[in-house]
Amino acid sequence: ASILLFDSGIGGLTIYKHIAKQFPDAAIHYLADNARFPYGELIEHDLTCGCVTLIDKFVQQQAVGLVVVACNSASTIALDSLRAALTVPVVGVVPAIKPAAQTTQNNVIGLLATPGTVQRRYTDELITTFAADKEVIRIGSSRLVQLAEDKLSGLEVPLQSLQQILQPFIKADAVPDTVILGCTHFPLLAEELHNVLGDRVALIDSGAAVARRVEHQLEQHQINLHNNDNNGFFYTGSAPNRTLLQVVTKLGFQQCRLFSG
Ligand code: DGN
Repeated sequence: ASILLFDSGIGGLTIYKHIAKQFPDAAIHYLADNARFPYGELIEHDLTCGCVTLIDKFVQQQAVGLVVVACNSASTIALDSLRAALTVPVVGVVPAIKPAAQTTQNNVIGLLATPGTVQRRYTDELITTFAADKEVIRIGSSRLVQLAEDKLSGLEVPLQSLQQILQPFIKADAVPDTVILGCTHFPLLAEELHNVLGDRVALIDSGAAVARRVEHQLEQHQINLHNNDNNGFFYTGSAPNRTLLQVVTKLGFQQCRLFSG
């Protein structure tokens, strides 16, 4: 069997890196649902139905043994529906509120995610459960998602745009000392974020925790992974440009193909 990771766009590649490091020989496919980019802007019902239809088709065609929803915007709303519809285990990626609450020294946390993720009930519940005694400043930005996409396609990331997006953190009475990267695209901008927010801010993502969860699920369900001799980067909608194709090849994908369902 293989592992499937999916996101709208290339953000889930940051999760792929963690999983590929832990399982260097494993068959791992990636599906970039570019046709419905950005997930962070979709109506919840459309997002959920679209994911279920797309992933169900992919799983049936490609002998997938485990699915990773490598997207916070989708995981915070569609996990239950995906689990109900699919016969294979599903691992989600959600904002790392708990580790951030354990990290912060000044009790001010920044949550950087998509407009969808910052306003989900799921996110509210995570904050109530793990960070009720902290101040959490939320920024939901699709522009930041686009900047991460642009970076992997070889474009400059304008620092000014970043400064503008991050104003609520910079201008806050108490500036967050810990920022949750609650969108899988954002670790791609870690360097730029440090440039704007300072070297000392702790950037927390969910990658390592997700890789551990995948390992646990594979064991529990006794899933045997195929070898990585034909790992595929699949996409819906627009194809990756040359620069992105190089990135994808370097990450170990041997084929890049349109997935038409
Ligand atoms: N990478 C997705 C997430 O983690 O929420 C956002 C994708 C998007 O909005 N295009």
